[in-house]
Amino acid sequence: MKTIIVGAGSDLGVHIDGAHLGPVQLMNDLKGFYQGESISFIQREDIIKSRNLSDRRKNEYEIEEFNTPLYQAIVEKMKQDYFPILIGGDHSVVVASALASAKKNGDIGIIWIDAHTDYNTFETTITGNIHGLPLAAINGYKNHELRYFHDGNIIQPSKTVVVGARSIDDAEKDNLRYAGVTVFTTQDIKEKGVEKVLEEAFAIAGYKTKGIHISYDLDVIDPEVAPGVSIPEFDGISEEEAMQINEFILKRMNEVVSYDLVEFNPLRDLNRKTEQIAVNLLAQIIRAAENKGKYQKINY
Ligand SMILES: [Mn+2]
Repeated sequence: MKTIIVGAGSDLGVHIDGAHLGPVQLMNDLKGFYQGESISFIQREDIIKSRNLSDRRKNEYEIEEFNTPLYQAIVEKMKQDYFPILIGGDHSVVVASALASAKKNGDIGIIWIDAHTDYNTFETTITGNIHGLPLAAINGYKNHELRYFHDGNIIQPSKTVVVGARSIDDAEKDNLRYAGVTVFTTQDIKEKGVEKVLEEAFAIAGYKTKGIHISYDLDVIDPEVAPGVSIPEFDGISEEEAMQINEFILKRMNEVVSYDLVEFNPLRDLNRKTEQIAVNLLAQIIRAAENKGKYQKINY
């Protein structure tokens, strides 16, 4: 099907700078490989980010200002039957892409591949960094301030699965339990294997839904292998497991309706290690999205 790459260059959701430079760099790397359409959003240069430690709502209005046109553009393109591949940016931009997909497709599920669960609220956040709140916002679990632009379905917590988590705040755990989100930790991946965990994740996110949104945060990978992220967490998954997750997604591409790859921070990368992994992941998804629907199943 027709694909569109959407660059979302914002790091307003985190106090560390650099993720806003990720999309331009990755889109540049993909030139020559990708001939399809693309659009790019970059945060305004005149914004002075809040770094005030006591600010629990860091850059809230600026993020809303960034996400509103991003959301509208993705909804518009999805109505024209494009498959959107969003490149972040910190994870706060995904409130726009995931809810745009829900607006277009109706009741969908979501698989959130991330070292963090991003399930804080404005009440529970310790840092005030909004990239720790988006999944709760997408689930309609408080945080309505982050989705003013959205007037469609939210994604049900019961159809929401986190994969690869290993850094969850105590209050966040309560939020997840209260909402009813399924969480597979990094340890679960190590014990059960990628195949088994993803099988279960797809079963939950795909149960009676009209498709699945995939949101892939590069910090799920061990920082020894992929250091180019803003908030690294040790003891992550290996590069091989990171690719296996993507390959599982490729096998089930007929169920996938939209995809994000987020949190690449070129200022934190070493020897372009993370960049290379990001490009490989994106290249696979791009080809699979382009081929989506091309071969029709024939029943004899
Ligand atoms: Mn995240």
